[in-house]
Amino acid sequence: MKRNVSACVFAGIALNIASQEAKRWNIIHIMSDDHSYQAVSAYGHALGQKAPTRNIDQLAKRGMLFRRAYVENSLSTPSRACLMTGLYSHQNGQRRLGEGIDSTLTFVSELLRDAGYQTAVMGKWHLRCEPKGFDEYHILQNQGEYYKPRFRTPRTNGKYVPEKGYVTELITDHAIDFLKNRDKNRPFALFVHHKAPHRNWMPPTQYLSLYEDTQFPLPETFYDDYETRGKAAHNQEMSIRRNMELKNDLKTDVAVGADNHLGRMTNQQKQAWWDIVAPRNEDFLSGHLEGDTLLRWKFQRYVRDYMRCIHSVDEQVGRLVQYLESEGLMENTLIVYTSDQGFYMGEHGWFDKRFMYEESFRTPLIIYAPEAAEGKECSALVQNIDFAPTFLDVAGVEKPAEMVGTSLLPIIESGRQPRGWRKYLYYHYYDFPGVHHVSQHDGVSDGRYKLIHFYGREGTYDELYDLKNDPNELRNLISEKRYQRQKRRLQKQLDKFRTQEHVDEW
Ligand code: SGN
Ligand code: CA
Repeated sequence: MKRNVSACVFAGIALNIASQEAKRWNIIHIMSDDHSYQAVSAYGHALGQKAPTRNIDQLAKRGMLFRRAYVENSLSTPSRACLMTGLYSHQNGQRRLGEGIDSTLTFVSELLRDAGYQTAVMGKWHLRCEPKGFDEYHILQNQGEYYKPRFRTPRTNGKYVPEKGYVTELITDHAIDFLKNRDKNRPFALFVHHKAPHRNWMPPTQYLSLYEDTQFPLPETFYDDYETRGKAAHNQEMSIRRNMELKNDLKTDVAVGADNHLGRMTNQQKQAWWDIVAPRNEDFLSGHLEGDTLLRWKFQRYVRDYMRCIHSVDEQVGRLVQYLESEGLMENTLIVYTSDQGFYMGEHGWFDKRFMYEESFRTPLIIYAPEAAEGKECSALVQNIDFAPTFLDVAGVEKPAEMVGTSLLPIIESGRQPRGWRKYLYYHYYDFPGVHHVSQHDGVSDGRYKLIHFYGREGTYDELYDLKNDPNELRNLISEKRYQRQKRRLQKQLDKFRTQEHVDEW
């Protein structure tokens, strides 16, 4: 399906075509919210094996699984800003969760639309600026709601209007409707951004019983005591033991009649919750669990609800792919499956994300493309700033000079890491003080060694890890003599990242 430049000029639209062999494939970017790679069964982790993601795995079988895909700043809005701009947080302005995005920057959606693509975003938008460069959108209010979620479209006069149903299914409905109504003579770029499985992990009622008899394995680092780490790991507020709330997160109030979780449900949906969840809660409350038994109970309930949400995401991914299949679109569509960051599934005793430690820094990434290497795995260091350049490459649009990300298309096509590929990843987390109380830190990783610099009110110090010998990052090597050379090498790279253009307020 190679098309050359002249074949891409249509309907009087002036195209900014750079490549002589622009793919002009359609683009679908599916991004769930807080989906950890541990919970994608294609990655082979113990957790995923207990709750397979068959449809997402199928994309990996037909496409490419990235083993070392990372974000730059493990939080929703910063990730979405990296996606839209191909720039790091300090360059696009979205450092923290709230305001920040420099909305004068050009978004990839605008460039794709200018190049003749029909563009749409469905689901969580979250950025505090209008969706720019989209012909169509159906966006959730802020974090969005699981049941009867409110959506805003170009036709709702700026208002968010509730829609009956469950969020993951509704987002998929809107994605499929967009595809049905599109102009079939032009390519499309569709961003399908799920709310699930974001906290507080509310599954659809049909899956409330799924996994109830499954015992999910505790991660090896569940009881981490942070012995060799600095203050941030000790002081965080994302511990399952201390910070995961029985009522709000684990919904134990359903049994006693409170319906703050069920407020957006229909009577039928409420009934399903009461029938299934209330008896479980009554058992739990009468058991008066304490200590480690309570902790393990919390872990199981957390992971079960999370995996139920994932099951629904997986099912809806399957539904979307089936639609593409039925329309013959698998031949000319690039499909990305990813998340806006990683997530702790009990590793180090945590939920949430934010830290540069692997489980939140890393994110699942699977890319299916026509004519590309099938069933391959890639361990090149890739990052969420690479999406925008990849999409522009596919569309045959020249990457703006200031965009720091790199197109993944050569990797997808050849199945190999090109010569001269990046050797270092840069990370920077700024959202302090803030929810979950994680100190500011920046750092670099070369995939084997990782240097993290914590700073701010809680003190300034460094940590160093050797991921090959210590994949769980339990031994901070910063003071060990024989690692000083590695430390200096990484420090040099970190300084380079810090002095890049546009770096300020550090
Ligand atoms: C909410 C969540 C936090 C979460 C942030 C950011 N609390 O504040 O647990 O870290 O969102 O998440 S909640 O009780 O309101 O769910 S992000 O994915 O948008 O970055
Ligand atoms: Ca998120």
